[in-house]
Order: sequence, then structure tokens, then C-alpha cells
Amino acid sequence: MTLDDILKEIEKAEKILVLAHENPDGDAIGSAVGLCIALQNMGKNAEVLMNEYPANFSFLPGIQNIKKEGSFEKYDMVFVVDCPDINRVYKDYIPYFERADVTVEFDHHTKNSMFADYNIVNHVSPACAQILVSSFEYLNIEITKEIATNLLTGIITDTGGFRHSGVTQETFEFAGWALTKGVNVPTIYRESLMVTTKTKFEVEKLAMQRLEFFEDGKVAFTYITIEDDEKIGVEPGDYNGIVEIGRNIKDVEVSIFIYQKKRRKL
Ligand SMILES: [Mn+2]
Repeated sequence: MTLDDILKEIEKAEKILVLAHENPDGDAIGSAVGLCIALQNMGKNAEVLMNEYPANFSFLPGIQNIKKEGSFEKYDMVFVVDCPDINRVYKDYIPYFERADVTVEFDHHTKNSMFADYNIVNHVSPACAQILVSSFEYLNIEITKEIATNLLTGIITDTGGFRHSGVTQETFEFAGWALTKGVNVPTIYRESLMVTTKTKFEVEKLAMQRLEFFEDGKVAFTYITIEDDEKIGVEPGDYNGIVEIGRNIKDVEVSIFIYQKKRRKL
């Protein structure tokens, strides 16, 4: 059984790195930090690398485990969470993955390239964090209040607050169990889904003003240019959820949101 094999690899490893997809959302952050804390509780030297993340997730316990630069040249083991392909990881971190003795991924994206040594992929799971919940339960890894807060943040983010399809009985059972552990669900809900920043608000306002309908209202379209991006001072995560403005309008079947990427300095 693969999960048992992964546990054996964890037992052998000392230095462990956790990565997630670039421009991380609540599921990427919650899954990465939750896993990192679990590894530390098992006595491992574990950390998370992210080049940036949205500021509203700074309430998460253990968020200080997220570093911009690795403490080691080489890690014994690298985990990648909530990420369908290694090329979705921030490019500077990919060499750590390549140098590691063992690599593991946990993911729920439909098109996953099975890029690690061990691939725990469940396409129907509503969040990567929910795969971690069942994996921890199977392996008897204790889910502390801190870990539960991170994992529930992943679940609440990716399910839009238990609204999207894919939510299962297990989703609610874990949420209920987390409540008994003292996890502050209203705080997670507010910080993950409701709190916005001035720049995100400005981006949303502009995207709404520009929203147009095509095909008898079945297609909604809006966009943000690089000039808008610079004028507003767009921050990480500001584009999250914009496509849903169109999707939430009655009779819209396809919602399109296009933004220009900042040119990377070479
Ligand atoms: Mn996800």
C-alpha cells in the first residue's frame, strides 16, 4: 500500500520540504502548512517554500514555516501538494524537487501528470486538504488543532464554503470534528472567503465594469491588462475568484476572465 510506503520513507528522512503550486490559494497554503506541522510533530526538520502568498492567510497557525528560501541545498524528501504538474511550482524551487531522494505528491486536479515517485491523487476530492485528512487518519497521524485549522482552511477555500459540488459526507464530518477540537470555523470562513483588500476590491470593480455578455448571455467575459495591474498595484491572490463574478450570473454557462502576466525579469 502506497501510503504505508510513504510513511516508511518519512521515517527514514530527516530534512523534508513541502511545496505547492505557484500563486497559492487557501488549499495550497493550508495543505502545505498542515502537512509541515504534521511532519514536525513526527520529529522531522520540515519547512515550506513559497515565493509569495495572499496576506489574508497570515492568521494560520504555523504560517511562519513558510520561507522564501530553503535552509538546505538538498532535502531527503520533497512533498508537493495541490499541484497537477511540477512545472506549476515556482521555478526556483524545482531543483529541490529534482535533487531529493524521494518525492511525493498529494493532489486532486483532474489533469495530473503523476510526476512524483509516489502520487496520491484523487480527482473527485473537493480539496487537496481533504486527501490529507483521510491519509493522516489512515496512517494514524494525529490531527492537532493547528493541523485541523490549516486543513479546514483548504477545504473551505476550495469548496467556496461547502457550496461547490464534490463536497462529501466526509467533508462535513471533518468540519464537525474540527469544531469539537476548538477550531475557529467563523475566522477561517471570514479570512479565507470574505476578507478582501483594497487592491483586490479595485481589481474586482474594474472587472465588473468591463464584464460583457455574448451568445445571448450564456458567455460572460472580462479582462485586466498589464497597465491596470500596474496602476492598481495588484498583489498575490487578487485575481482569485474574479471568474466567479460571471459564473454566478443566471444563465451564464461559460465565464471567461483573462489577465496579462507580469513580464518576468530575466
Ligand atoms: Mn486545491
